Amino acid sequence: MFNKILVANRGEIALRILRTCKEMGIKTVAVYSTADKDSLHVRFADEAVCIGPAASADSYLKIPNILAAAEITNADAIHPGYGFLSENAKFSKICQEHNIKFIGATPEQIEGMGDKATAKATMIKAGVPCVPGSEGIITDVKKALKAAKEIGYPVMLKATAGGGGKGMRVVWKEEDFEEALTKAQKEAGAAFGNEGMYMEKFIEEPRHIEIQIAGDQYGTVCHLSERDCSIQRRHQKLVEETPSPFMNKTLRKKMGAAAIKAAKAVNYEGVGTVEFLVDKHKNFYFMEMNTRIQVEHTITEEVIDYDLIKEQILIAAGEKISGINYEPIRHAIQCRINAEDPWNDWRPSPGRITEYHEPGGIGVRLDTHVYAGYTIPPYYDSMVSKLICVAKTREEAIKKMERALDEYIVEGVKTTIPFHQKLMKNEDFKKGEFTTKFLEQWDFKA
Ligand code: MV4
Repeated sequence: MFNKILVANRGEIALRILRTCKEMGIKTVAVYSTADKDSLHVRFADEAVCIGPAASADSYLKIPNILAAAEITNADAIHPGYGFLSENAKFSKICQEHNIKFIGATPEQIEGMGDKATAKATMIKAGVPCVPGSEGIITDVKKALKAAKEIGYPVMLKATAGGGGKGMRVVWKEEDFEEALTKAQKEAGAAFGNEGMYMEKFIEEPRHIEIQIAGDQYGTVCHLSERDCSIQRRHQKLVEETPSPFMNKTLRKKMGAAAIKAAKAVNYEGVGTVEFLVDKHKNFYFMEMNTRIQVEHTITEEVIDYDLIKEQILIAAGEKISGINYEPIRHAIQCRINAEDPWNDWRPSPGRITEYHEPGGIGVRLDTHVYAGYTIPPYYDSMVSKLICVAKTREEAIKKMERALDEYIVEGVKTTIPFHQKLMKNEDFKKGEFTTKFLEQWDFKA
């Protein structure tokens, strides 16, 4: 087992990782930017090293600084959390070369999944269902036009270097195809330094359902709970829940098996997530694979009594996993509480939290790094906490969430709490009837 883990992250996830390390008897090192010197992850770590000024590029993304912090503190592993360096192949490789265990995917896996056309080709070869489309990168406009006609409009152009909603464009009719392709290639070139585009049939109003998987160093892979993340705004998830209200036993079995196939195709080791688009007929298609712990891992933990960070650490240290697939017996919902004003176009609202009271009680979990008097810096993402409610049924979980949101007091900054309060009362949400289009279609200010 590791002696000391350096946590290369900030905010709630840094604290979340430190907590598990402490319970496992592993020593911890926090890193922080000057803007985060008063953050709880700094206070609760055994050691803390300042790695630079506020800007992420000069601190949390600065590989030499993080590596230096690991070397001077003698850390034998690095946990990257989510975002920042968590899916950086170069960082994973440099850790390897320095004999520091990167608690995440190998450089090869990160690169293989990071290039979306390559990832898709790998999945097709492995027999994972994918959206019908071009075979790899579009190189010939005439051939692409012919393929688009065969697939049928609308089609979607996707940048191979994109992902997470970046570098996508829908083409509704043949006349628009060439111009859209040229523009999309230029945009992708400017944004990612890679013009490569591929094409897919455009799936209208899909659900976003992802499957948590875990794989060990000996080839055992299992699927844990699925998560419905369809409630999003501009590719930022706002609410996640498990099980998905759209799921049934047969579909879970099929999607679980597909997710395991996907992981095995890349010899996946660690915890990861396979994202699928699901259409109204319950057809599902591979979208992306995330080789990191995700923000919404919490709801899976709550329904299966499982510490996913502990599992990551155990797998990285060479332990075997049980390989048992998941069957739901509980329901968990997570609301992301951001320092944003939902009534004012979701404008960020950093600043000092003047008054603070956390909800509690049975089935309520709050993951956060903030406290009364804490100042939310303007340099990073605006998530301040994750409120998770778990109960036997979906109805009870929603009721519990309403109750917990009512108890939650955050003064001094605007938050998304009132938005979530309204959502929990929405009839379509309560019925479980929503797609990724839900937020665009719902006039929540009315
Ligand atoms: C799609 C799609 C429709 N058809 N692909 C968005 C994130 C990126 N991973 C892929 N995305 C989409 N790919 C085809 N062929 C619609 C989306 C999409 C979406 C997907 C999941 C959650 C929210 C979304 C919002 C807009 C578009």
